[in-house]
Amino acid sequence: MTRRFGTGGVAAVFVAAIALAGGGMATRTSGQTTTREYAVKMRFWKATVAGVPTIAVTNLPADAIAYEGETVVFRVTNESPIPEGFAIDAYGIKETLKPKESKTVRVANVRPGAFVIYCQLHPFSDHYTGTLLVLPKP
Ligand SMILES: [Cu+2]
Repeated sequence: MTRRFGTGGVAAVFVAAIALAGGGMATRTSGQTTTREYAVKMRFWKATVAGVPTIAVTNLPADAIAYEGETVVFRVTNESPIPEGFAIDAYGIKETLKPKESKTVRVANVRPGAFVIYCQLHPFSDHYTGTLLVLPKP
């Protein structure tokens, strides 16, 4: 995978923040349009909480950030042993990924707001949600 990081002021701070959060993120600008790419891995976890075996699925990174009008591309890979979902209602996205499958989800011309990223196949208490946060143009 190639990582391309943005340069200059705010973008650099941005990318650093995301990198610290553990995200595989890259930005690209062509003409007027900036594209932010997130490599999202769906991971399956087993744990024992208070003596009770439990499972969870997390999207890593869970969250994505962009500015209004940009394009956000999620390259999602399902590393869970069962099918998982990737949905963002506000943009009509509802994908299902088989185990080991990867899909590219593109959201063009995003509008400001906080949009829930979730799995439509499992309860939020098992497959944790994330957020696509879109900031107004600086
Ligand atoms: Cu799920």
